[in-house]
Amino acid sequence: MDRSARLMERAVRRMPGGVNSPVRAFRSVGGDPLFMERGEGSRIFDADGNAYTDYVMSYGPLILGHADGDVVREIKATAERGTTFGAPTELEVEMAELICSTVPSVDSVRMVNSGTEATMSAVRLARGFTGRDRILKFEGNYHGHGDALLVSAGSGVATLGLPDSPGVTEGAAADTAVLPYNDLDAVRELFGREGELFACIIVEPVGGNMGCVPPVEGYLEGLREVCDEYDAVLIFDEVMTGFRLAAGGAQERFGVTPDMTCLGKIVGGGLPVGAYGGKREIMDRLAPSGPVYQAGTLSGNPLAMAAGIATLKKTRGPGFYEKLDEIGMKWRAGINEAASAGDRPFQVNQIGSMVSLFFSDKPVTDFASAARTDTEAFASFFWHLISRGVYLAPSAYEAGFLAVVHSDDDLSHTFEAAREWFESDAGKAGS
Ligand code: KE4
Repeated sequence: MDRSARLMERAVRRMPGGVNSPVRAFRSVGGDPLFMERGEGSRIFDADGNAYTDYVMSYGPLILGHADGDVVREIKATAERGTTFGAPTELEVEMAELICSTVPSVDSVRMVNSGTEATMSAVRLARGFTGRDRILKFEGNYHGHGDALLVSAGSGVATLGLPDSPGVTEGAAADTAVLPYNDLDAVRELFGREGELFACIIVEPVGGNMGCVPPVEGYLEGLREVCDEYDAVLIFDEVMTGFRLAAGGAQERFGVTPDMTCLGKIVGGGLPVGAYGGKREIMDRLAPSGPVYQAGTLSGNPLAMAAGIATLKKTRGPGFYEKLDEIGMKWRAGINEAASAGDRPFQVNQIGSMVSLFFSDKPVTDFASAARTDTEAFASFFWHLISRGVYLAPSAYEAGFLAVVHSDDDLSHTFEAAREWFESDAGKAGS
């Protein structure tokens, strides 16, 4: 038995599902998860020494690739001076200045330890700032596992939150409305009836948790108008898109400025981190300046700050995002060409360095269309790529992430492996 299998045997005895985050368990593609041992640039190596071109990149943080020399050096040097003090440090000030000078909506920012903490705190602050209770989120948008956000709607109209997970009480979800993503009319219809009750709209400006699903033309602008009209706080959850789609995130790329922004992943350079920030008048309601409470033992800890600052500084280099976008467009073109070798219907969604391949004959523009895609075909495709040394996220509902270290050789190897599958029996429509 290989080491991954032996490790999984041990893991399931002591950890729910053998993992510390459900998607890692490979449940949606079947089989046992690969235990990973190290990463290097665009490559990741499993416990049996097999190498893979990695398009998961830890679900987004590793925009520089694995074990970037500058990031590792900064972590080591910082650790030697102590790992945490429970006191303010210069590194936190530097990080706050970097974020505020880069993300258009952020005048003031609070560091936390995960994207979940960022979004749940941002929602609490929006409620405290407006004095309103209700919040609007969208099907297929994932904002972490905070109770009020771990909610899924029924069908396509605004639905009072129905708890999506046991343990989320009706009370915790009661003020959460859920609508289909990319449907502005539905938002206008709901707010036309109850807009003055809503504290905020929270949205992934580019969906990344139903696969990669960009906003349709005018969608983000429309959400901005609705929030202005009803004095609701517009929150962009840029945990995934922040510092990825542009230095200033999706809000810079699309030219739509929210009132608050949630960050994570890249801003920690691979260490645990989250952040939320926005207009000063909102942020100043946060303790200790204001009455809205939020705290954290390791918030802004030196190691995550050092890793994040080293990462953000490298993304500021000349042509960084142009290079990322070029790699993303090459990935789109190459996968399109490989998939066209077969007769199975497919869709490639790509924006910047976020990509997804869906098995469907219809465009994927929201969760309902993502849920109609052929996930069995995805599983077959996933395992073929694994056999050829290419590692996609083990779910059709996860976006793929490109890093500046993905080389033309990485891409051409990936396209060759993909073409093999589309030309095989497994790749045939109806198989
Ligand atoms: P974390 O609590 O996992 O740091 O962040 C939650 C979160 C918030 N907002 C967005 C847009 C996110 O994508 C996430 C987390 N993303 C998932 C990947 N789809 C994390 C991977 C996992 O759950 O293991």
